[in-house]
Amino acid sequence: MARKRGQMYMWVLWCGVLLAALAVHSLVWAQAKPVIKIVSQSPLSGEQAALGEQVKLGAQLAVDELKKNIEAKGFKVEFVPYDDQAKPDVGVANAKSMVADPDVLVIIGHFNSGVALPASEVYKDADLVMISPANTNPKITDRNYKNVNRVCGRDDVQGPVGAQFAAKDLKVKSVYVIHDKTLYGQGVADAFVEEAKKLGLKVLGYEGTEEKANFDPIINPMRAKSPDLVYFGGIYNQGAILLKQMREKGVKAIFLGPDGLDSSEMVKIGAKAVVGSYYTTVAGPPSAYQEAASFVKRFKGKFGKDPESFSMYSYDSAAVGVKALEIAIADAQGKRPTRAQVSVAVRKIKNFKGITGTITFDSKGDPVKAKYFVLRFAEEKYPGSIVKTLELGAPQPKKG
Ligand code: ABU
Repeated sequence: MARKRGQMYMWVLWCGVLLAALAVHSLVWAQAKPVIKIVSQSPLSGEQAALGEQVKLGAQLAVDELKKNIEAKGFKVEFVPYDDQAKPDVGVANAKSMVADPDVLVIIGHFNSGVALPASEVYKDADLVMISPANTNPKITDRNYKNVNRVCGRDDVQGPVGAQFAAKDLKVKSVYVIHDKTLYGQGVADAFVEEAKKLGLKVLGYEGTEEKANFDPIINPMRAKSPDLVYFGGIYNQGAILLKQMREKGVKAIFLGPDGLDSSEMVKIGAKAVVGSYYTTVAGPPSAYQEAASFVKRFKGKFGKDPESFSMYSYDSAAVGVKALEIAIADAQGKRPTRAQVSVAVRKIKNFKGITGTITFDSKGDPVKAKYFVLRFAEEKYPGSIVKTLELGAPQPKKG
């Protein structure tokens, strides 16, 4: 009997403990802070992961350093990196899962314009703001979407900057143009060609290729034409191999390409073949920015590696995102803002002091002024040396 009473007592005690635990859990649950997610989308695997990772890490550093501004208002901020693999279908699938998560309020990305373009159609339908550190194709912002922005320059400026440098500084007379058949690579190559023709340069060849290993069928006709300069519109994973094989086959033409070549991988893959070649970029090396020294130290301290090209622009994109969240939370009287409120808030930001300069967006989502650089690989070392720096506005839409 006494044993039975003891068992009963233990049972009542356990029930009490369980009920108390449930009550504490409910209290904690009721007091849980609303979550706000800032996500990045860029290639984190595959051949373009080197620059995609820089996009991710720049944004991560900014969120880690600046989230206290939002958390002080009663929210919990999370940074979530997505891997779009540089593939449009993967970027779109990721975009759909981001849109389905109501906590996602800001997208930082992408690296590839050809991925950003279709993915941003998904963001647009959900009023979800995208701030790109790296997409340079004009179409990204020429659609006039209220939620799509970038903090970098455009290829309809970058291409002509390259052509003017070729004609006026390098004083070449003929060019041979190769591109990677992507929205970005072909787009920037076409912008280069248009300006080159205006400047009186002879375009001896123009070809698109998705080849990544054997460029003989491209190099043989190129060598036969003996151009002064070869322009490659594309990314380092193809460009470095093309350049290496050009040199192995005795092509002496000057090599020039756009910001897709702005990676230490260009030097790792191209090795001594890169020496003497040029690239334009919309994201200069840290030495080009007054505020970059401390960023480099913090980035290296946190991630144990040097920041490259788009990392600073990604930091600034995420910093703009955090600022927009602060504005939107105020607009929502301290409550979690809607995605539309965050989109509107980005465009309200004026003269934002970033690492890469002062950022104000125009009515299309382009920065009012953007920087463009020409660099030369004087030795087998990344980054190249700055040859030219320009600060230019986005082209206005053509009338008619
Ligand atoms: N602008 C460099 C990254 C490539 C792209 O825009 O597609």
